[in-house]
Amino acid sequence: MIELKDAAEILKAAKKIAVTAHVNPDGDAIGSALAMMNALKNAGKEASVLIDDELPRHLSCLPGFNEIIRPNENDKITADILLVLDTATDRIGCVNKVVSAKILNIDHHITNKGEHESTYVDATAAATAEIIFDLLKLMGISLDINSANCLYLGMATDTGFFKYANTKSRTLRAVADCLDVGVKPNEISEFTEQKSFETVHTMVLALNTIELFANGKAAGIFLDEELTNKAETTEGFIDQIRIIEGVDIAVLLKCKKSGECRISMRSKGKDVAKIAESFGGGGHVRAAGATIKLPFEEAKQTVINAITKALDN
Ligand SMILES: [Mn+2]
Repeated sequence: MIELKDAAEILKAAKKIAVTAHVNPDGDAIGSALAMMNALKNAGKEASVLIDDELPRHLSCLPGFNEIIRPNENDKITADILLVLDTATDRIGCVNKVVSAKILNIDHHITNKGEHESTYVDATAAATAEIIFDLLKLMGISLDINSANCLYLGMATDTGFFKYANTKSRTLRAVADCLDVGVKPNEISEFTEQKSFETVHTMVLALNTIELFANGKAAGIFLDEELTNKAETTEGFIDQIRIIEGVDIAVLLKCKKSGECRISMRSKGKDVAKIAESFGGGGHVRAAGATIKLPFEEAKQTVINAITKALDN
């Protein structure tokens, strides 16, 4: 593990930087990566963003979004540094194989154990974007509107637009600086929260699958393959059930393809990172996820059992 100032020195010394983040990318992953790309370019460096996955359309308002490269397994890219953001280095798809460079890993996931020498993890940061905000300061790169828009979105999405327990005064101070350079929160919300009629309709169908379990302390929505395919995004679905009175853990299960399900969990108190880790996933105390290689019905029962057991302890 290294200090953030060491990370700043490593980046300052590099000329060509490839930036990546986790597969199944969210607002913090994409926002942090694009903020870094923009800031590094402003500092006169060569920088690109590679993500080995489809990109969520609701983030396409971010400056630099259209420059994101989806690498091909056979591509060969050399760089001085591969900057891995918002995840440990195990969730970046083929980027590991494609890019040959020294790895620098910056993350805020408590489950990141720092396998690489140059790893900086601050699990108290609400978002990786919050760390990047500090990093740019340490590098002496002034915040411009493009980076600020990206960082704002990263912090906003990882804090549920500043309402989760990870929202700290430090987060809001960083956000205030973003607003000072011109970020318009209403415009970002309007764009990113916008959903097609079909998606809202699918949300209604998804909410219809709701089940309360663990004596009402947990609620889940369970999307089989058909419902999962229908939903262009499931962003915000889980927020509709985590508000239920008496519910500590909310879970959303998606069946990506037969035999592979993805769960996201949110909690008000219980450590869901532990539950996610028991499935080989990870995350934060109050927000975590994992992939479960089981058919829909079995995955659903396994998840219900694991959450019920955790809540009984
Ligand atoms: Mn994050």
